[in-house]
Amino acid sequence: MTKEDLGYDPAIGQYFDSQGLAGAELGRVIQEHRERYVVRTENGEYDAEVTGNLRYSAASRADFPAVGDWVALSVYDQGAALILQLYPRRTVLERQAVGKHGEKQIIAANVDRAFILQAVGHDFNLNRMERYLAVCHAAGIQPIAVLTKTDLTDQESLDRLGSQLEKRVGKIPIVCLSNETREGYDQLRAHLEKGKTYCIMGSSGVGKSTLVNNLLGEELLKTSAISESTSKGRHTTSHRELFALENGGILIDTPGMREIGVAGDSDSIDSTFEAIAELAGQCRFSDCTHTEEEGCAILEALDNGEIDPAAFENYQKMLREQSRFQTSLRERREKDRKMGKMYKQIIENKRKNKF
Ligand SMILES: Nc1nc2c(ncn2[C@@H]2O[C@H](COP(=O)(O)OP(=O)(O)O)[C@@H](O)[C@H]2O)c(=O)[nH]1
Ligand SMILES: [Mg+2]
Ligand SMILES: [Zn+2]
Repeated sequence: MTKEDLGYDPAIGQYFDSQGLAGAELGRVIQEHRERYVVRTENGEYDAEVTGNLRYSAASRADFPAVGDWVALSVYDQGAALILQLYPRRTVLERQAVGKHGEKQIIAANVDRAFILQAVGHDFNLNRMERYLAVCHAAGIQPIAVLTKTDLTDQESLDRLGSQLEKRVGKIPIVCLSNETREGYDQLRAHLEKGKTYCIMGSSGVGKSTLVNNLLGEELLKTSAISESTSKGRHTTSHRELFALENGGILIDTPGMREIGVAGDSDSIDSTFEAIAELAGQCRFSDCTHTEEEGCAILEALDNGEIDPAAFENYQKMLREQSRFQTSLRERREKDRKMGKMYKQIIENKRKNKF
């Protein structure tokens, strides 16, 4: 496998050269597990840890490597290495951990596009789809909606779901596919470009891993044979989260997420609900609550069916949630500041009493 197969671009090498790391081996994080990482380079796979320096200078979790990161390695054993430094991320897909005082969690780094999977049946949920879209918009990543398990329903129901999706999120591409019959695979493959990185997102059980495995097909068998001969053969394919397709595209499989809080500011929500946000800007009063005001463009649009009440409801819900995240983040910072002051005071008093 070449660096290019992993999505390498020359700017990455130039950056590490400029950091005095010209001799380091460059690779991409393909798996993360509690501060232990698997890094893939053109020479094979390595078990890696971060250097003490990187650990101590990290201000938050976000400064640690994530799946998709480009890193400079110091290889000290055949299959083991130290991560010296990260390449500045081009994009960061992240979500807000609900109820955790505004903490963000990185889903993947350096992603170009995201496939958002929902399965026909119980998993199909337009509100949740919009959440994923906002997560992508917050990261500046173009989403593609994928309806899976189409083999489990009839054409009529599928058409109905398709048109519901199109009405709500019609601006983004929609692909319908079955991992059983492989119907729709060509349509999905048409979105794959060599060297670009694709994140596969969606609830648990929607067919993410099956899709990745099918796309890899026999390539996967080849890859695991190679990795066994170059590293110590400890890794099984189930450990990996990032996969390079030989004919283009790097896929990042993600575990199912139950909570998809939208990180970032209200702009990402506004770009998900573009039409609604635009109308909200046309209301007569700038602080319009869109409930009873005269000259409310939203109420008028709801009245004449121009916007979907369900979409509007979801838009407001996400905005409220987002403002709660911001508040709890502010509160936590304020609390940290006060605690810091208190500790300082205690130390100060101790010193005064001593001298
Ligand atoms: N009928 C049907 N079953 C599928 C399809 N895709 C996946 N499955 C099944 O759904 C289950 C979950 O699939 P998996 O790929 O592990 O989902 P993940 O949690 O999103 O990675 C497995 O039993 C798959 O065999 C599909 O397109 N059609
Ligand atoms: Mg899976
Ligand atoms: Zn209004």
